[in-house]
Amino acid sequence: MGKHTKQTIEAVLADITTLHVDAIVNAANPTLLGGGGVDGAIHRAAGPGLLEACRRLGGCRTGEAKITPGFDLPARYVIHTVGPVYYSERHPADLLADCYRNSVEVAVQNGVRSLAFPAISTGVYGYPAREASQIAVRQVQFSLLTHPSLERVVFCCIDEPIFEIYKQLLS
Ligand code: AR6
Repeated sequence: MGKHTKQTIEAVLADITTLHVDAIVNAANPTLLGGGGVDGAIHRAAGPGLLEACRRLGGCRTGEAKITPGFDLPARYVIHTVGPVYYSERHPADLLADCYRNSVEVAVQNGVRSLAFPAISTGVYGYPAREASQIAVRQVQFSLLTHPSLERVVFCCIDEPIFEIYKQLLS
């Protein structure tokens, strides 16, 4: 109604590929050509159109974000971001915050009102879950202040321990 739209941030325990949101974020690698973990799950669920669209993006630097359609997913878009490899980056916290900030920017530029994130970098890339979740929550809370059109952000966890961390941080 007025200009003060209600915004929500929540944690859910789910497979991100099943979520009915405008966009889901993929924790990709710089090639954007697929991989394991959440990246593999998203490519499997979206179908071969996603890989074709990703090929045209020409890769992605750590901390940046690029968008494609969601193809066979319930989500209209996939926003691909590349998290830091925890042990090989000098400033992993800054790069992880960049992932969340840039994903929100790209989402809002494309009219996204509901957005779901996986716990970027906390799998193969080795980022400690608690530290990563704190950065994620803090950056999203901050980004929402300047992006009132984004109504709902979901932190989607497939593992119970990370889900508990997010719930605690958001309570
Ligand atoms: N839904 C939600 N979360 C998931 C799902 C899912 N379906 N599957 C895994 N997770 P990871 P990274 C969680 O390793 O650390 C890929 O090969 C998982 O439990 O997927 O950023 C890419 O191509 C963990 O908490 O991503 C890159 O090479 C989180 O998602 C590399 O892995 C992230 O784990 C990126 O590594």
